[in-house]
Amino acid sequence: MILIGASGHAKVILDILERNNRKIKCLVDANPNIKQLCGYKVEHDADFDFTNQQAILSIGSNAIRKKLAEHLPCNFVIGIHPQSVLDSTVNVKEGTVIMAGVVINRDTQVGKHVIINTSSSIDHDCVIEDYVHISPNATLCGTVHVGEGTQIGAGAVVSPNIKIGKWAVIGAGAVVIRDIPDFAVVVGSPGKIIKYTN
Ligand code: JB2
Repeated sequence: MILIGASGHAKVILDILERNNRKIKCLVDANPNIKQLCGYKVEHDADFDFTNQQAILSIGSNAIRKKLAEHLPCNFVIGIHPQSVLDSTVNVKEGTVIMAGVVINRDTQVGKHVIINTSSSIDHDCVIEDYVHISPNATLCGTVHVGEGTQIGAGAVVSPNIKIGKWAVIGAGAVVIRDIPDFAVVVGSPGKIIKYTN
C-alpha cells in the first residue's frame, strides 16, 4: 500500500502500519524535493499512477484530504493502532486513521478520511463526519456530533449532546458547552466564537 503525503502526519501513520505488518510500497508527495521518509522512498504526483492503489491520505489538512479523496482513483484503507480501544459496535469508514491511546465507546460512528489523533477520547453515541480531525488528547463526551471537515484542537473538551457544525475549528484547550454553527472558530473556556472561516 501507499501513503499520500510525506511529512509529520505520515510518520505517525507509518508506525501504525508497521505495527499492523502492512507492506508499504512507497509514499507519494506533491513536493519533488522530498525524496525519502523514515527509510521509505517518496514518489511524486506528477509521475505516479494512483489507479487502484491501496492508500491512506497522510495529510493533516482536512480540506486537502477531501480534495484528494474526491479525485484520486485509489482504494482507501483504514489504519488503527493496536493500542487503541474501540467498542465492537464502533463503525469506521474508509481512509480513517486511529492513533495510539485512543478510546472510542459504544455506538459511535466515524466517517471517512477522519483523523482520531493520539490519546483522544470519544464517548458513546457520537457521530464524527467525514474529514474531521480530533487532535491529541481531545475529549468528546457522549452523543456529540461533529460536522464534516471540523478540527477539534488538542486537549479541547466537548460537553455531552453538543452539535458542532461543519468546517469549524475548536481551539486547543477550548471547552465547548453550547452548539457551534458551521465554519465557527471557537476558543477559550467556556468556548466563544471569535470569527468564521467562511
Ligand atoms: O496534493 C497533494 C499534496 N498536498 C500537500 N499530493 C501529495 N501527494 N502530497 C501533498 N501534500 C503534502 O502533504 C505536502 O507537500 C507536505 O509534504 C505534506 C503535508 O505536510 P505538513 O508538514 O504540512 O503536515 P502534515 O500534514 O504531515 O501534518 C500536520 O497535521 C498533523 C495531523 C501537522 O500539523 C502535524 O503537526 C499534525 N500532527
